[in-house]
Amino acid sequence: MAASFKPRIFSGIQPSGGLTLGNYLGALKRFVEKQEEGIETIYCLVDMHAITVWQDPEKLRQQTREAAAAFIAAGIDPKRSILFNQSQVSGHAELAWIFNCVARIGWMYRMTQFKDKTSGKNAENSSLGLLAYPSLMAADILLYHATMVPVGEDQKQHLELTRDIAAKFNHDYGTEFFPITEPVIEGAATRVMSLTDGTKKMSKSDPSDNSRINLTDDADTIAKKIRRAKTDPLPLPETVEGLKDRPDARNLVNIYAGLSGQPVAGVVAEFAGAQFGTFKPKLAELAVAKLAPITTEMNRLMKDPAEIDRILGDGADRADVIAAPILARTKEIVGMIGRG
Ligand code: AQP
Repeated sequence: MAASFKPRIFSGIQPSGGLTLGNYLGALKRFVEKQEEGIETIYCLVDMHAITVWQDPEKLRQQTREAAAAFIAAGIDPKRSILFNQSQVSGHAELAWIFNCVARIGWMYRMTQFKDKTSGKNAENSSLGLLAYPSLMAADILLYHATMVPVGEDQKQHLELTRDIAAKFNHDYGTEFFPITEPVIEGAATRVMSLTDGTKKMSKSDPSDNSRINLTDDADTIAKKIRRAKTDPLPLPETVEGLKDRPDARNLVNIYAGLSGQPVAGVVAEFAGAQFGTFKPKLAELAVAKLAPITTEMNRLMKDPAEIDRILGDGADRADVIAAPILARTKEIVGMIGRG
C-alpha cells in the first residue's frame, strides 16, 4: 500500500528584488487562499536561492524583510502559517546535498529557467548553485513532506523535477519515505507577463522597471505603468478566443481577471469592443484598489524591522520542529550515523 501523507502546503519566493504583481497573483494571493482553507501552510523566503545570482548583502537583508512584510500585508498570518527565511533552517542545505547526489546533472541542464537565465551569456561561468537550484527547491519542499505546492506556471518544470527526485530517492533506497508532491497551478493569472512585452514573464529582476508593477509602487506609478503598457491597435475582442494571438491584450485582461477574481470570460464579456483608452483606466483603478492597502501595510510593518526578524525567527523554530525528524530519518535511510 502506498504511504499516505498529511496534507501540507509549502511554497517560497526569492527575495531577489522587490515583489511584483506577478508574484502577488501567481503566488502570494493564492498562499493566502490556501491558509484560509485551513490546510497547514509553510511559506519561505528562499534567500539561499536568491544568492545563486549575485546579491548585494545589505539589499538582500532589506529585500527579505520587505518580502516578509508583503506576505503579512497580503494576509499571511504568521501564527496560522509558518513564515521564515530559508537560511535559518540548516536542513534545507543538508537535504539539498543528499538530493544533489540523487539527481542527475543532465536533469539540471534541461531546465528552461536555467537556460533562460544563462541565455546569451557563458553558462559555464554561472554559479554552480544556479544549475543545482532545482535540487535545493526539491529539498525545500520535501524537508517538510509537503504534499502540495502552489506556484505560478513558470515553476511547473521545477516541480516535476522535485517529483522525479522524490521518486528516484524512494526507488534507490527501496522506500516510500518522500511524497510525490502535487503542483497547484490555479487561477486566471498563473503567468503574468511583462507590461512592455506580452511574450515575456513579468519578473522582479527585469532591468526595465516599466515592465512590472512592484508591490511598493504608489497609485500614480501604477496608473502610469498601466497607461504605458504595450497594447495593439484593435479594440478588446468579443470572445476569449479573440485574445489568442494578442499577447499584450491577453495579459492585461488576465491581470484584470486575476485582480477582480472574475473568470477571463467574464472580463471579456464586460469589455467586449472597448478600446484600451477605456479599459486601461479601469484596470489601473482596480490595481490601485487591490494593491494600495497592501503597500500601506507593508510600509507600516517595515518601520519595525526587529519585529519582522522576530517573526522570521519564530517561524524558523517552528519549521525546524517539522524538518529535524524528517532530515534525521533521511540520513538514516542513506546510511549516515547520527549522534544517537
Ligand atoms: N510573472 C509571474 N506570473 C505568475 N507567477 C509568477 N511568479 C513569479 N513571477 C510570476 C511566481 O512567484 C513565485 C515566486 O517566484 P520566485 O521569486 O521564487 O522566482 P521567479 O519565478 O524566478 O520570479 P521572478 O520574479 O522572475 O524572480 P527573478 O527575476 O529573481 O528570477 C513562484 O511561485 C512563481 O511561479
